[in-house]
Amino acid sequence: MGDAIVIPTEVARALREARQVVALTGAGISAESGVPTFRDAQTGLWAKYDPQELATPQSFRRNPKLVWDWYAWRRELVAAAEPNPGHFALAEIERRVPQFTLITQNVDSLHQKAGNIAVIELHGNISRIKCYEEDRIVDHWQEPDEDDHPRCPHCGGMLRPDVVWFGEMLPAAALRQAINASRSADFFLTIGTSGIVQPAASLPFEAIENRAITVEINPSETPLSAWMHHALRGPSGVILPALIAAAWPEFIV
Ligand code: BV8
Repeated sequence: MGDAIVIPTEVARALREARQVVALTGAGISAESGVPTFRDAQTGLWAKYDPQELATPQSFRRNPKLVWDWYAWRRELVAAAEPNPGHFALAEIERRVPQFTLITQNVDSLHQKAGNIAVIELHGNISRIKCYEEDRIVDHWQEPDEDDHPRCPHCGGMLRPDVVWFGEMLPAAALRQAINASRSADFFLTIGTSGIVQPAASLPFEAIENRAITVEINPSETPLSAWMHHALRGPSGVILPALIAAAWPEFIV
């Protein structure tokens, strides 16, 4: 049996009394669903590639098939993944607090699958496909023969995943909503993110500016840790259900 998780009383009370709760999630919250985190060593065929290298417009232009196949592999992984207790706990928190906003860097739809409604996808969604030329969503396309690239049915341009690559701007409305929510939060959770990628990694500081109680949930230290009021060290799939039980002891899972 692992060590018992201890949730500090002041954290449980702060969540129970919070009016505007914001959670920023990263790849770590999906790790217990079997989706490799962004900086975990990639497995199998993709072990020799650095995700940061592949998730760029330059890589796509240089080798569209390699990038398309990497996303096709990840889409299959994500399609087979189920939300874990950490995702379900965030859906429960949304139902229990007056106002809840979930800001995710993840592209795997697992928060929506777990039942969260107010989800802001900062980096897009791997299951949505768009035309590289026209930048518009494409619902159906012909699977190409082996060495061709899937083409837009409207203009014949190359298709790509509707995710934000390094060097690309985030969707303006999503980023604005995320900043506004973080600025008005009184309780801010950062969960399963290495706190490296900008501008997502700056959102906790908007909450700190607004004197929110800030809590990091991550098995490891990150560049955000020193700025957080509290750090709950452990996997989010264990910590988040324990946090709910501590905040609402009358609520039996
Ligand atoms: C932009 C979609 C304007 C694609 C992704 C300012 C300063 C420095 C650099 C920049 C800056 N502004 C812009 C940049 C450049 C760049 C950037 O931030 N670079 C970094 C590397 C320094 N940012 C951009 O390009 C952004 N665009 O700002 O445009 C601009 C452009 C150029 C120059 C200036 C301005 C676009 C960023 C979006 C990139 N797209 N994803 C795809 O998925 O393929 S980001 C990618 O990283 C994923 O979305 C991922 O979610 C995200 C962040 O990683 P994490 O989620 O944190 O995951 P990671 O693996 O790193 O960490 C996992 C964590 O989980 C770990 O801490 C681990 O301990 C923990 N964990 C593990 N298990 C568990 C767990 N936690 C809890 N429970 C567990 N069980």
